[in-house]
Amino acid sequence: MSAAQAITDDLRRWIVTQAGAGITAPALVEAMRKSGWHEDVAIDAIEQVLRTHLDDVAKRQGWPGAVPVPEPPIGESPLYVDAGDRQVEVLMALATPRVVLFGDLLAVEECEALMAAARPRLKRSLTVAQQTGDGEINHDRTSDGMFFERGETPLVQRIEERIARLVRWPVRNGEGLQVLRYPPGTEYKPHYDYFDPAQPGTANVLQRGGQRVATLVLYLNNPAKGGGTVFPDVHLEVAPRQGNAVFFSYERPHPSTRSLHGGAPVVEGEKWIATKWLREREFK
Ligand code: PD2
Ligand code: ZN
Repeated sequence: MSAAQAITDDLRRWIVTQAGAGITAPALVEAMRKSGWHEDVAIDAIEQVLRTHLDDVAKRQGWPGAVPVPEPPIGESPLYVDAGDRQVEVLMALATPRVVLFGDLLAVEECEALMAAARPRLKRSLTVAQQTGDGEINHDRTSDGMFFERGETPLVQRIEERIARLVRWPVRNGEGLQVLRYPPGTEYKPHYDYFDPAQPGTANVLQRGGQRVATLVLYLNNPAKGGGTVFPDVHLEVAPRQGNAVFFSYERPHPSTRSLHGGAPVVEGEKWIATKWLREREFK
């Protein structure tokens, strides 16, 4: 019998009540195991009931619903994730906001090649205008940038396939890789990467693949001072180290994800990054 068939209303109420009273997940699994449940099925059932319950609570409070998001396979705390053509280090993970720091995702030569290919095409970065959904100059974002088409070069394609394996999300759901260069004194003030559902321009932007659900910021060089990626809600700052990358996801377009983040001012040297934004569906 599948977990979905076995979840009765009584069981649902029991799980929610127990969890609300502070009973831990392992204790719930143990109680269900004793009453004849297979452990794996019990875990699935508890997860499903609590996820649905939390989503109901969130909706009652006026939050947008949660959607599935990319997630790297790091449940058993591996030292490395097999990303197909590269073993990528897992350096740090945080639950809320969901943040995972990867080491050695890109080789030095790949970083250099991306910067060289991007350099002649750099222009002052735009952000999405909230009223219309078009690109506009924004004084909170003072970098220069460019977009590659998805799969534009063999190098870009290889990196996109590596990222897809790493976070278990289809290549086709990714926006084109964006390369940004921040000269000294420039920054990207704290913001959310999802599109604000309350803004009139958002409906337009969502037509190309739905919401953004995760971001990967890849560090292409080593700025001497400053330029970290900051998460102000949790006072986290990630150092921009060449070849490393910070992944974060947001299961609903809402501040409760605590996914507010920014690029701190570069103090000395330049900072170069590549950003990969991931959508709910195919990005066309
Ligand atoms: O440059 C960064 O560290 C940074 C910070 C916040 C990049 C982005 N957001 C982004 O590209 O969305
Ligand atoms: Zn951002």
